[in-house]
Amino acid sequence: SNGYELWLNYTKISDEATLLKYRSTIQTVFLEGTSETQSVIKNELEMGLGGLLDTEVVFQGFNKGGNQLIVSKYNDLPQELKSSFIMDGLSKEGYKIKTIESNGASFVVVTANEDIGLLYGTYNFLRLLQTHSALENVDITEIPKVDVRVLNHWDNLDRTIERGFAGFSIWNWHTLPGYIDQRYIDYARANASVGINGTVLTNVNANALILTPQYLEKVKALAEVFRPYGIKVYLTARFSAPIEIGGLETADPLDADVIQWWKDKAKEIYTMIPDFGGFVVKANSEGQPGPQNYGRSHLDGANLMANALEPFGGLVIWRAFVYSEHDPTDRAKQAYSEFVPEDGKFMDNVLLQVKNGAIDFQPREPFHPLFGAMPKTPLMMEFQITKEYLGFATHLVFLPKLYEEVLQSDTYRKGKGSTVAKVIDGSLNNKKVSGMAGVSNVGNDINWTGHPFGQADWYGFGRLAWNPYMTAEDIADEWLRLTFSNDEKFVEPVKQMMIESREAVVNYMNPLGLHHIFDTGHHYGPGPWVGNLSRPEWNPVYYHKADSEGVGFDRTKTGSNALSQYAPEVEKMFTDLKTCPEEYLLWFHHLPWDYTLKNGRTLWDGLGLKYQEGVDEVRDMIKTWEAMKPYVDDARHHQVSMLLDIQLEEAIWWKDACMLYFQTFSKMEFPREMEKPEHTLDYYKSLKFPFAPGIRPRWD
Ligand code: BDP
Repeated sequence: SNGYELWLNYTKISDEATLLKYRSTIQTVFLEGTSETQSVIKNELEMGLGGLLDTEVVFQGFNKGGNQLIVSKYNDLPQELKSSFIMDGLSKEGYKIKTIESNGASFVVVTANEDIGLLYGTYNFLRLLQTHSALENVDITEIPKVDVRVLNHWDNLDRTIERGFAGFSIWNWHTLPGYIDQRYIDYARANASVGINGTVLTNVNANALILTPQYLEKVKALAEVFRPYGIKVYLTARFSAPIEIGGLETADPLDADVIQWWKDKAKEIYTMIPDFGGFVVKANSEGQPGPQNYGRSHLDGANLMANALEPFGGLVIWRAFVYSEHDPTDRAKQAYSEFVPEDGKFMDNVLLQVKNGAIDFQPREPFHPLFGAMPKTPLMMEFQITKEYLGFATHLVFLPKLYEEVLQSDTYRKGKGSTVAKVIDGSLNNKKVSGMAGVSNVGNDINWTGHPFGQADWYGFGRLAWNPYMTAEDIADEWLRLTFSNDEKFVEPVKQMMIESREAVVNYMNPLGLHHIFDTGHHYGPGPWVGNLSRPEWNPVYYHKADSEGVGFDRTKTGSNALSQYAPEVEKMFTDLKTCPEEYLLWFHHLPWDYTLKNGRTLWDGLGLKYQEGVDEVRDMIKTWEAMKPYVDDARHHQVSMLLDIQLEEAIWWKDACMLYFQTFSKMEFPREMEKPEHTLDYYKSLKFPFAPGIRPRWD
């Protein structure tokens, strides 16, 4: 397989007994609705059942003989089935699937209040078949726990993708609106199948052109494709758009003409796209314009746009990823300092989108201190699905494991059990709206994500946005069965491999709490020695602070005191070396090279051993995958094998480059268990990657 079909893999059920059972349970399908969404459902069932059961799908009136699959809104359900359902609290997007025996026939009923719930239920039903689940006693109720479940595409209008490693943008702005690529439809299917209900089409480093009538026509065409799938479009709004495309002299959020300009723009957009989702804004961050250019605050900026969108039900998703070179202490502290004082002052249609950690999508970061610290403001999670700092689309790293770790972290903001998941789904502080965003890893590569296993990150993000309490293990299990095979001899070892892959990358890139030691600009490969960039907080040396004494960033009271931004329980746990998990050691502490770790080894030895462990883990992954040849098609098996070989080379590269560099400070021998470096430090420093993918357009 070339992987294009993603997890919507409807090849014939391989197990004969299961196949026969399914055929007898689903002799016909009752589906009478005619809305656009119901036509989409019908198509999906034709493809899904047609493929999985390898039969013609017969649509038929209710109970005309035989067992039947029923797909119907609750209001339209045949009377005798209605009494089996209580629909209270199911909300607009929820659904139920239930097996009902009646007069000798069996019905599997998918029902919901609205069409979109039916579509989600249909995908879940197909998933049951794809994973060979029993249909006899199904009784499922699903309600999404998070309202806004969106992908963020960092796609530029020229089709390059910032931090994109799977080809160019799937949005072909040039041929839109006239030409509707089949990809747009399949993209919508994939998203709807995991419950994603929004897509931000454009890069957060925004281009104002997208808000011109010419481009809005194109956006409208995409919105029309996505509408039946329950997917709203959002756009990034460049703060200076009133100047760049509006001909105004200022973008000051308190200027009357600017206020009017955004109101008119909102009206124009909603006239074309009545269900437009809203704006995502990156302001006053990394060179982007914003309210602070006019001496105003983020609050002024966010409310300016919220005010314009409010009459139409639109949202402003304001990003908290802000930091400036003028703050000398610690980049990790800046978002908290900027936004916490504004809690409770944003309009109701503003969400603050916060990255999972306070720095930037590192292989491991402690959770962002903003989570739980703004009880009156809806905080939206921003995860990165694309692997900017995790080996691009070359490394196999199962990200839901990282997402799970963040979501299950305890903020202690309302006592023990105040997890980040509860902040995000709004339950900790009774938020009116909640959201989760994932920076997309999708491009126009034939399999969408470059690495075949990158699809699992897209899939897993969607599943967690629907239900942030799901485990990474369950997600891996589902995805493997949907994508490859239900054979336990395949699922178990590969699931294990996926789960362990996250720790492997931490070990071979950033062990023991090291962070941001990536090479300049592209973030491909190690660059702990980099110290010549114009802004201090862009330099790896700023983050590891290695010197002859030791290594690590002191964020306790004796250092930047970033720890004071957490709840007292968390601050204490991370501050005390006895309770600080070693995974976060150098994130919060600057420690001597001969500091004794829990296993009795020195910090220096421990570092080397962790790097080695990471390398060894990749070797194990290679072994596991080799043994899976009988269960995977040759094309994908070979693809993953080649990628794993590169991953191993790069893991070794990380180990060698970092250990040689840190040795210039520690002046200690490598631990004997560590394989010796293959080259000199100068060699690693000399490596250059001029055309590495995903680099941002230059704005500095
Ligand atoms: C960093 C990326 C940069 C993004 C920025 C952001 O390096 O390309 O523009 O985050 O999220 O991770 O705004």
